[in-house]
Amino acid sequence: MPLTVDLRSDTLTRPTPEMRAAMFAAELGDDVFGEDPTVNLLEAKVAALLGKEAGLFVPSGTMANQIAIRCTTQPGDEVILESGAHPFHYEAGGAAVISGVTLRLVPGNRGVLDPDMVRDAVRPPNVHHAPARLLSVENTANRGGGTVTPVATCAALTEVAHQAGLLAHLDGARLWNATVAVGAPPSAFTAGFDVVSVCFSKGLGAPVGSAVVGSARLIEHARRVRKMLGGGMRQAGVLAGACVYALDHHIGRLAEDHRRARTLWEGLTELGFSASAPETNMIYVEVPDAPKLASRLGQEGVRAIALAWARLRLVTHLDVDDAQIAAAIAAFGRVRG
Ligand code: TLP
Repeated sequence: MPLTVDLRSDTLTRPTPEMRAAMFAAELGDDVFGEDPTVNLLEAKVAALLGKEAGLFVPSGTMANQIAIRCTTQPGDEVILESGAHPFHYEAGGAAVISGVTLRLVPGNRGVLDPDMVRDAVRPPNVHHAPARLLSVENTANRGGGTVTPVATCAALTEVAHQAGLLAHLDGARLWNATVAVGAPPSAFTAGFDVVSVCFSKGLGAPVGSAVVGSARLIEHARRVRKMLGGGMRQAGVLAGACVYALDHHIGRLAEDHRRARTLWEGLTELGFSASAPETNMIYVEVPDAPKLASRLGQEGVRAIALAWARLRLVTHLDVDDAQIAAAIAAFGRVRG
């Protein structure tokens, strides 16, 4: 029986024994009363790491993004984002329902926005237009291929947004991968952004949890929106304990995921598959029929997602080791012919 290798997403990781021990030992209280010491610790820690005044623990990256949009817009406003952005593709239309905003998509280069194109996308005030109010940037860009928007481009994008009177949001679900890939601290990426979402439940390996960070005022508002959405959790420290552990122990090791993605890509390229070189932990294989390839690979013990008809996504993570990468390459070799 070949090894099973699950490359569908880095959300699939299960907490390590050490992380489970941290969860077990976490001090708890009622977080809706603001009395969970572990949640309070996590919120302070993530805010400091990202160079912002305050943070808010939320159940998911989707809720983090939706809260960020809700706190920075009014119904009828327009949000500018890259055409592969998560809130457009994968948040069940939440921005329309929760915030009443329209989304204006700007194509990027492998998910990376060009500041000049963003400037051009902001239309002058006119009675016909939904006023652009927010720029949302995803780093790393999931559908872009796990690509990094460099620190200087982040600064240029937020400058363009602010000059045009927009606020700037960073969807940093995988910001940790970007920081490890380029060796810059998270705060270098986040400096110009007014509000940032990050996830602990992707590459960092926590079972649940994301955060919104920003000014103390914005986070006060965000706390009310979280409550409205039903995201006020009680003894949430049992989850936040995993996230604190993840921040302390699992950021540096993302370099291993990136190295394995590279090894996998090299193996696939040698087999004749077409894919761009990974910048972080994702590979998108370009194939004529991605669902068919996913199903063939499944029979060989390798799980991958067809994120489009012609694109198969492979993601490395904490629960994938070197032997599994070798097994995955061997499986691709078997399904090739
Ligand atoms: N992305 C998931 C799926 O929803 C596609 C994945 O497997 O990659 N921002 C970005 C950039 C994301 O990739 C995701 C999750 C989220 C936000 C939402 O996070 P969750 O799943 O915690 O709501």
